[in-house]
Amino acid sequence: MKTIFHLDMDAFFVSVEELFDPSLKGKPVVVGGRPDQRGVVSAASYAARQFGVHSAMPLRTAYKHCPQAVFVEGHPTRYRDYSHKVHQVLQSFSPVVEMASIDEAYLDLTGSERLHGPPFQAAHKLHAAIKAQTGLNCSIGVATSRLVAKIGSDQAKPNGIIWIIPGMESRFLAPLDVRRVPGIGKVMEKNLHAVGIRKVGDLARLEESFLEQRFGKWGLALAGKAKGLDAGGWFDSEIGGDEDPKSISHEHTFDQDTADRDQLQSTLAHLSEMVGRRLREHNLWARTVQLKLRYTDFSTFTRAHTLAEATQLDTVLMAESRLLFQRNWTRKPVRLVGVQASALEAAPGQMNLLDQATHERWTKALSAADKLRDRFGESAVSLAAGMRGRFRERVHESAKGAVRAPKRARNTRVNAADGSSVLRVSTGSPMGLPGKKPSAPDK
Ligand code: TTP
Ligand code: MG
Ligand code: MG
Repeated sequence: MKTIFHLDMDAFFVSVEELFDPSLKGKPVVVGGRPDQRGVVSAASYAARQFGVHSAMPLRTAYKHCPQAVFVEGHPTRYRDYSHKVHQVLQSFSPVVEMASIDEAYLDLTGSERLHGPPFQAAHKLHAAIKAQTGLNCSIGVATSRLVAKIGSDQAKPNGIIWIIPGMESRFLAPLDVRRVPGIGKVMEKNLHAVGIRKVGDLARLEESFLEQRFGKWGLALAGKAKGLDAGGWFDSEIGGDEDPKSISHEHTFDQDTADRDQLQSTLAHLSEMVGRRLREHNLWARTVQLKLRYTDFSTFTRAHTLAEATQLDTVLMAESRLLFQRNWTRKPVRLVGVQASALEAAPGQMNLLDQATHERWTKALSAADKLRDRFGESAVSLAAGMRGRFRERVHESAKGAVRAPKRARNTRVNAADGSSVLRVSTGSPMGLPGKKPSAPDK
C-alpha cells in the first residue's frame, strides 16, 4: 500500500505577491492584468473569491463582480522562483517528487515512516517546512492514491492537511460532487447528471459494465476513480515516471482582432522565440512546428509541419511558423495566434557540415541571449526586437490543473500586457487531470 502526498500552494500567485507587498494581505486581489484588459484572471485571493471571482474568468467580469479588488499584472519570474523554492523543499523531504504544475506536486512517501513518522505527522512537518522556507501557505492531502490525495488537498484548503486513512477512500469520496474528481469536466458532469449521477457515491454504486457501455474506456476509468483508485490516463503512471513535456506552446490573444500582416508575423516571430527559449530550458529539440490561428468568430485553424531535423533554434521555428502562416492565413482578422513545438527529442537532429556551422553560431548566440534573459528578464533581448510583435510577459496557468509541465516552472501560461499569450507545457495525456490537454485558453 502506498502513501502519497499531494501538496498545492494556497492562492499561489496572490500569496507570492503578498510576500512582496504585505499591504495586499486579506484584501480582494486579482492577479492577471488591468480590469479593462481582455485577458483572464490568473489567480484570485480568497477574499476576492467570496465575490465570485476565480481563475480563468475574464478580467472585465472579475471587475464587475469585485470593483474594489486590487488588480495586479503579475510577475512571472517571481512565480517561477517560488515554484523552484517549493520544489527544493520537497526534494529535501523525499526523493520521489513530481511537480504537477507551477504550484503543486505529488510525493511518494511509501516506507518513509522511520524517517518522517506516521503520515499525518510527516504532513505537518512538510507543511511547516514549506512555510518556514518560503513564507507561503499550502494544503496537503495524504492518501493511498494520487487521485484521493489530490482531491484531499483540495478539500483541505486553505492552509490545511487531510489524511484519508487507508480503507476510508470510498467513504471520503461518496458525498463529494462528481466534479471534484480530476478528469470530470463540465461536459462529463453534464453527461453524468443526465443519468442521475451527482455524487461520487452514485458513481461508485454503478456496475462497471454500465459505465463502460455508456462512456467507453472512460467509463471504466471513472468506475476506478469512484473507488479512489489511480485509474485512467496519467494517473496510471508512477510518480516521477514521465517528466518530459510532450509539447511546448505559446499563444497570444490580441487586444483587438487584427488583419495586419506585419503585426501578425512579428507576433509569430516573438512567440517562436519564446518557444525556443523553453525548448532550450528543457534541453529538448522539436521535430514538429504547429501554427494556430483563431479568427474573430472563434473558428480555430491549426496546421503543423514536420522538420527534417529536430531543432531548438528560434530562427528555424520562426521561419517554419511564418511559412505556415503565409500559406494558410485567410486574410481575415485574427483573434489569437499560437506556435507549438512537439515531437520533442532529447537530442538535436543530424546536420550536414554547412548547416552545422550556422547552427553552432546560432546556438552560441541564443545561449548568450538566454543568459541575459535569466539576469535581466524576458524582455532583455529579442531577435524580434523593434518589431511590433513584442509584448510583456505575464504568467498565467491554464485551467485548473489542466496541464502538466516539466521539471521547472511547469504549467505556466504567459499573458501579455496588450492581450494574452499562453505558454503551455503539456504531456498530451488523453484524459484526466493533470495530463489533460488544455482547452481553449482565451475563452
Ligand atoms: P491553483 O493551484 O489552481 O490555484 P491557486 O493556487 O491560486 O489557489 P488554490 O488555493 O485554490 O490552490 O493554481 C496555481 C496558480 O496557477 C495560480 O495562483 C495562478 C495560476 N493559474 C492560472 O494562471 N490560471 C488558471 O486558470 C489557474 C487555475 C491557475
Ligand atoms: Mg494552488
Ligand atoms: Mg495548483
